[in-house]
Amino acid sequence: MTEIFKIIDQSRSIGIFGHIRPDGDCMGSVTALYNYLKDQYNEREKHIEVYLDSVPENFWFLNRADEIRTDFPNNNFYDVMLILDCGSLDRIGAAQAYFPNAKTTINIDHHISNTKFADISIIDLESSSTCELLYTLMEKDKISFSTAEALYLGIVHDTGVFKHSNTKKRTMEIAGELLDKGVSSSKIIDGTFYEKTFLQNQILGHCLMESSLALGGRVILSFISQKLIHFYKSKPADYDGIIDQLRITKGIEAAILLIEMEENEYKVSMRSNTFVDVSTIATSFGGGGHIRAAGCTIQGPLSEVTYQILNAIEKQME
Ligand SMILES: [Mn+2]
Repeated sequence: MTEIFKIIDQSRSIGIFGHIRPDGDCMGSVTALYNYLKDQYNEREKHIEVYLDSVPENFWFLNRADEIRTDFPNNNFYDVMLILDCGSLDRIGAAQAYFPNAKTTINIDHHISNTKFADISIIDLESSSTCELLYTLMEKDKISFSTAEALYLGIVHDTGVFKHSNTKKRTMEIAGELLDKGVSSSKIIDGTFYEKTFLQNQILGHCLMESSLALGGRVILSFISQKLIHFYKSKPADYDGIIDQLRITKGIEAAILLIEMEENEYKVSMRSNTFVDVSTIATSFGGGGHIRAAGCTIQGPLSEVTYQILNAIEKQME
């Protein structure tokens, strides 16, 4: 048994947390860990709770996804607080209030921007996903079909279906072992990654129509305004995949998607293809992520935010 599972074994109350606006790896890792522990311990032995700020609809099929709590009651106390797929504490949103009261805090993550905020940090930058890292920590014979499905989901999403440069030989081997547990790759890949709602396609189409090139055609930018968000009554999950579609434009080194969260506040998603380190740029604006995929929030008018980001990318291109 690895150290963290020994700590869990000796504890009574366990809280599992992921980042705000959960993606596939966040959702997969918290659900996988929750299933893994629930398969081993009954409620009398351990009180285990799992929280996310929301549960995207395309992940509802995962076993026990319906047990994920989206409310954050006051005064919760945990012997062990497990924080997954988060590079910094502010990423857990409302659950930050529980952090000072937890006896032991454990962070399992793979972001290069990780700030090592927990008592125990298990961070592996070589892992494609938190799910891949989590798999290496688990005892293989205790991984049920439900846990395997959740782990596979996270690996699929963070590797962009095994095609991003973070996909290593080990990633494929682990994915293969999860298939041996009965996971259906087409169900997970088509059902959660490629399938788009009509609304997602409409907004994607809009972003492609409105996109523009910068820095001699090496950067592509697009923008989602509050006006558009209100028009479509859309949520953050409706913008999934847009940045990835921008990134595969021929001749592009970096892609930027700006989402107007409120007046003079933009959520910036960035991707790069070969050499621009978007993690460093995101971190310099208080965000984080990976070398090829990162994000941050910047205050200011659109023209100023765009200028700052393009300026930071241009410096790396010189
Ligand atoms: Mn991740």
